[in-house]
Amino acid sequence: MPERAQTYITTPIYYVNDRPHIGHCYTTLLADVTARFYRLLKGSTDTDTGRTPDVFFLTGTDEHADKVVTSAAAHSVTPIQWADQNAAEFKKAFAFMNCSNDDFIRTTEDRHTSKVLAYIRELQKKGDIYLGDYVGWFDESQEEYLTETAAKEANFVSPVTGKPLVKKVEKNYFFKLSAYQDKLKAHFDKNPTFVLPEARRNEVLGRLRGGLQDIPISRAVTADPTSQWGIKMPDDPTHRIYVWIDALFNYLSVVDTPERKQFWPPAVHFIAKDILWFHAVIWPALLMALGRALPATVYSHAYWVRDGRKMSKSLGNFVTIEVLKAYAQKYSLDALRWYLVTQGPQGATDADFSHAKFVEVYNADLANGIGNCASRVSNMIEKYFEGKVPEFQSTWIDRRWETTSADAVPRYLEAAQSLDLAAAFEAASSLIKDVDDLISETKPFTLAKDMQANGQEVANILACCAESIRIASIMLSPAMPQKMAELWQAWNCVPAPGTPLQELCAFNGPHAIKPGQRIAKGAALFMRADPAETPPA
Ligand code: ME8
Repeated sequence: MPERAQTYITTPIYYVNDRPHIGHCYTTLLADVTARFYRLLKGSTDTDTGRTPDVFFLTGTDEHADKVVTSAAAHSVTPIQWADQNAAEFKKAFAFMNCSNDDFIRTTEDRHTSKVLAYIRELQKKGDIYLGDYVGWFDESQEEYLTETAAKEANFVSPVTGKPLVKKVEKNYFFKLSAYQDKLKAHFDKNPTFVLPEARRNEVLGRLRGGLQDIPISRAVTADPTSQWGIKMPDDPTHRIYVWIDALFNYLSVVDTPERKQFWPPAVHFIAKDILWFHAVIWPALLMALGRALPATVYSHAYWVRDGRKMSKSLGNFVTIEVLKAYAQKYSLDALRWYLVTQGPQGATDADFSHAKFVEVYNADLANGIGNCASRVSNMIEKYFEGKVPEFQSTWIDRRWETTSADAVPRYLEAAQSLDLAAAFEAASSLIKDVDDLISETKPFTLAKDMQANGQEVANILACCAESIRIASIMLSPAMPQKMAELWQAWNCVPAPGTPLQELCAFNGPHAIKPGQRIAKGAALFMRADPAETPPA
């Protein structure tokens, strides 16, 4: 992502017709890990709140959809009661996932609705909105309008949910999307990372070549109570603003204030492939019409699936919050975060949520990886040096680092800044492997049999291991903040708030472990899991 003083990171705002599941938690987690990485990179933590003034991470809920009204009625409550109830569920789910969002927007809040009206008025003034007739198709499950061609291609069922499309003949206000075709194309050409991953960018470019039609941005208000839910068009109470237009504006409305305006434009909008067109085409065109800067990147990940099948209500195969909680309870929340971030559908390929894979990754990366490595090193420091970092030879450990591990930090930075989180954590994990290799190669436990002769060498080896683990732990912390904080406590190396990542990750630098520093053995960070055990539920 381009280097800017401020970094603004968003997730989709989720529909409140139902409760959150793994998909919602996953996208918000990607945003959380990215936000934590940027806070660390910039090192400008505000000590009172633990929040940096340079990173702003937003999530929230999209509340004016028709399905909120239907769902509320089915539960004998009003739409706002239903929205309140489910928005609270989303807040709880993200708190459980330890997501560090700086704000949570609900589209029923005045601070949002008043801004939406102002944006629509502005578009009207600029001549980008007109009243016209819509004849086409509507996907009620996705709240999405489809052209005749797109509907035909999809066999007149929703491409996302498979539900039949509904034919619509309506009077609507339209946004002149067609006027932005060339500008959008030029923007894509000039900004190769505007849509990521590459496969998704090509998909949008392909559709863009097919031409753009103007889109409805309002829906009629009738006697049907469903049609009365939403923000009314300015000066025309017979129309309400189409829920997608209302929703997209959340990214702008929340930071369009004197205190937050420096965050605009967003560094990244994290979304999944289902809502790519809205974010990659409609949203940037609206922003162009408003004369606002465009987000740097729209990152559209693939889907979590289960046993190779799409998760859906009808199949009843969602990985629910309850399942996620059971995993967190058994293996720790950070282990769950690690599995989701490193094995999830971040690229263009769907990922299967699999218990066997979870246990395999947990044992390999965590129990036998960082966990075991930290235990081995602290145990030896305890045994041979009474739990204190021994006097070591800087030149020895520097040479070892330079020859085996020095590329890990730059690889991590490059991957994280390109939003390839799995690759970033792979670079961090490679340091753990380097430590294991150093121990297998030099066998400090054998050398320690004759401390008189080999004491200095054992000291060098263990200091090098401890310092490498410290650096790995900093890099792993955006994914596993709690476990890494536990390690820092035990090792007396809690990073001073406000220290930038590169400084913290300087090997044998100002924040390095020091001779005499107490390194407590502590409990194992991750207990080994038995692959034969049944999945937690
Ligand atoms: O579309 N795998 O809300 P929504 C991974 N309100 N991620 C998934 C997923 C899965 N199986 N299922 C859902 C909306 N998601 C609109 C958005 S934004 C201005 C308005 C995640 O509740 C993923 O982020 O249907 C996807 O884009 C989002 O949930 C859709 O959430």
